[in-house]
Amino acid sequence: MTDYTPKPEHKFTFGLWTVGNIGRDPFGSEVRPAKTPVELVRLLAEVGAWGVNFHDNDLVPIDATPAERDRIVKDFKAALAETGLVVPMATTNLFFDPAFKDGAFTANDPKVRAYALQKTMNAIDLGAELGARIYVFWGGREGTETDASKDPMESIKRSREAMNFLCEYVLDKKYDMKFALEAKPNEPRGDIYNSTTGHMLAFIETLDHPDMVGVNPEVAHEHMAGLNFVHGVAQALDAGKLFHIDLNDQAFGRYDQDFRFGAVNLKSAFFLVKLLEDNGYDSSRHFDAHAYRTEDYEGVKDFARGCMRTYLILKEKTAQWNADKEIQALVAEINADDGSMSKYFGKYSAQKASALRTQTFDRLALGARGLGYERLDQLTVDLLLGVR
Ligand code: GLT
Ligand code: MN
Ligand code: MN
Repeated sequence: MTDYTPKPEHKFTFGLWTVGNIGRDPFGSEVRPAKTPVELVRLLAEVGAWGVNFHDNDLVPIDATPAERDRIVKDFKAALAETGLVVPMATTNLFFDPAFKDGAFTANDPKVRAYALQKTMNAIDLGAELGARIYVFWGGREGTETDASKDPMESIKRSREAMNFLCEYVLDKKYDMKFALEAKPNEPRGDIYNSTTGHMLAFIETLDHPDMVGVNPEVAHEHMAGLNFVHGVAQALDAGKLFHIDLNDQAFGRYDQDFRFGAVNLKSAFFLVKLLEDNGYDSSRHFDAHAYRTEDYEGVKDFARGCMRTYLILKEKTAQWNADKEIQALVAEINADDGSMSKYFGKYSAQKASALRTQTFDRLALGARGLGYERLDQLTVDLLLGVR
């Protein structure tokens, strides 16, 4: 039995908006009294988190005066110093205020687009002041209900221009900061642009500074789109673009549920943790989720502790899976290679192509062979259920 105590090296983080979620939804009011950022930092320290992330307005209200801002930031810094929590990531709220009802960087009104840039520059300054090195962009309002309202080509150009402008801003200010773009297919807009991590990866390559920009995939958002999250994250890792990750859980086909990590689909959570751990992912493990609306603050702590505990249990299960003799024998069998085909792989050459053309294959035998994946999957299930 391993120790499942969260430690700084696990890089577990929560947004102020996650443990600070007061349970409002479209059908009901808040069920928990709001806590101040300082109280939330203390709560996160109590449950053993390493870091805290925030939107500009989670910390500083949108209508705060400069003096109020300075006082709030001072108190927040004192809470960080007192608890030892760090701020690895920050972001801008470009979705709550009515000014952003038609989007921020893609709004049709140029005044809204300019205001969004100004608000983001200020929020980047705030993030940099508190030590954030990852800056997340989640464009919840960047989309449409009707495509009569916005030209999608124009929206792509506006998004690109905004990212290019803000990359230059960070370079100009000499901040040590990278951007991570977070996709979501819908909600709150009817349809959101760049709706999946794959769309984001393609979009990034069209920017002026693609090296500065990666992705922040979220479990719930890819599952809303009916996709295999593990595959999307693997693609981001392969591209060197997994700058950050939002861990939570979600039943397929639902609204954005933002449940505790592992609360719905333990098997896919396992393969996600396995992917991250096997490939040396070293950035924040950010839980972008919140407690059920049924909970008080004791339940919120149970929720936060549960996210980290499940991650650490699945990390242990990964080590167990990788060391399991029967599982590994099957994996070796599946991947058996006598080297006889190696001459055809790798870089193309005309010689290789003509040699390959003369090779004969026993197609029927290839198709007839059973692969043993049923056994492998059941061994995985046994292992996850704790009977191995
Ligand atoms: C909002 C959204 C999240 C994003 C946050 C960052 S805001 O809570 O649902 O998925 O990561 O802007
Ligand atoms: Mn998120
Ligand atoms: Mn979400």
